[in-house]
Amino acid sequence: MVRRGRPDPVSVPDNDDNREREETVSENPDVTGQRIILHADMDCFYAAVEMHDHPQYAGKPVVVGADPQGETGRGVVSTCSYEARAFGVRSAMPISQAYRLCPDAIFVRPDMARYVQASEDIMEILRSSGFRFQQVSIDEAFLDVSPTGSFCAAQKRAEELKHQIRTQCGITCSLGIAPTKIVAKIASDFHKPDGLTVVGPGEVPAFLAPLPVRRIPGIGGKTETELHALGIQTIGDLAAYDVQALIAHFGRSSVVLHEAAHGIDESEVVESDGIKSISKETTFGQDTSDTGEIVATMEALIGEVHRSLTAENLYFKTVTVRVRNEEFVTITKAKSLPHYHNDEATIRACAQGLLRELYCGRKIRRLGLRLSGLKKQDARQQTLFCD
Ligand code: TTP
Ligand code: MG
Repeated sequence: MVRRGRPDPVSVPDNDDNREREETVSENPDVTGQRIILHADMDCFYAAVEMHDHPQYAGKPVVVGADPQGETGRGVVSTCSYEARAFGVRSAMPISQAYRLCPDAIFVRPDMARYVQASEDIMEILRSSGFRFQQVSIDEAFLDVSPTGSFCAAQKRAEELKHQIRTQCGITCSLGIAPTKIVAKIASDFHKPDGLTVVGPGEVPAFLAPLPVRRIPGIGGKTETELHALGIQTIGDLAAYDVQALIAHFGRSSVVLHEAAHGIDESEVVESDGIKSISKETTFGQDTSDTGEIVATMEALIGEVHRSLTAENLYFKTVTVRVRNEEFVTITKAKSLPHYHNDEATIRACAQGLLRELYCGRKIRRLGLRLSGLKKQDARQQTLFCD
């Protein structure tokens, strides 16, 4: 089977990466009818770009994020090199904790313009491969490599793409090849860094079964804890769990979770020729009126939409917050700004203001954030444009 070969929302995934696009899905060109999907994810992306640009950092613990200011800095780790991960440093960890774990690391402030440029160069290699292409974040994309005709041929093509990215962009990536998008994504994360994992159609159950449930994209710490409480440790445990019992515990959205555990995912790789909006939503594991949890969840959504916005090199004008309460009543409120923006602080100010206006003390089931009124800006252009 395998040759060589994580966002943390608080809840069950229900296809939260909802960037609305003008989509065209063509007929699957694979004559055998067998879908072969490739997922590519760059290794420690921001840190890898820093190590490429500063060869003196190579092989050292590099932490990209806020200024640690000794041990007193506020803010979090964006990412870190695998050398820093050996000390326990992780994305989203407080920078002060990262400093305590690895005071000798090289701490670097993020240079988003540079990462967007590197992302564009990498995505161009993948886009021009000739396969149907879908970028899903600043450092990951799917290709529908069904036209290669076999998993063996797809693996060969994947090796070539890895080589091209390494030689042209100077960074490594990990690739997964599988019959569905979800399994390809889990496979790309299987052997990191610099991995290539191929999971053939008959190998999906054996590949997934021993993996911890956390490996399913979208399962965060809270859902993981609740699954553990039900005795579900591995993806195999989840696949074998009675789906009705799962629904009773987590609600209907857990059907997606159960299907993921079986490797079922019929979604296609969709080309896009224009993003109309970027939206992210989270369903809470349990309906909640805990303002701390609600604000923290909104903060996670802000970070996610901002990363997508940056990855696509877009500016926005409208922010919309969507709240679905425990009675399944959904209310939305939007704010349109006079000028285009692309910074996280503006998203935060709008989103928090809208959330304050919408929140009436009722328990919340689902929270969403959407950016629209989008406009493209050249990554190399530095000035902010107005209407
Ligand atoms: P990831 O692909 O999740 O992480 P990574 O590429 O750094 O590491 P891995 O080898 O495990 O794939 O995210 C891509 C980039 O997004 C990452 O380099 C920095 C940014 N990011 C944040 O800013 N904050 C976060 O919490 C996460 C998870 C990522
Ligand atoms: Mg990555």
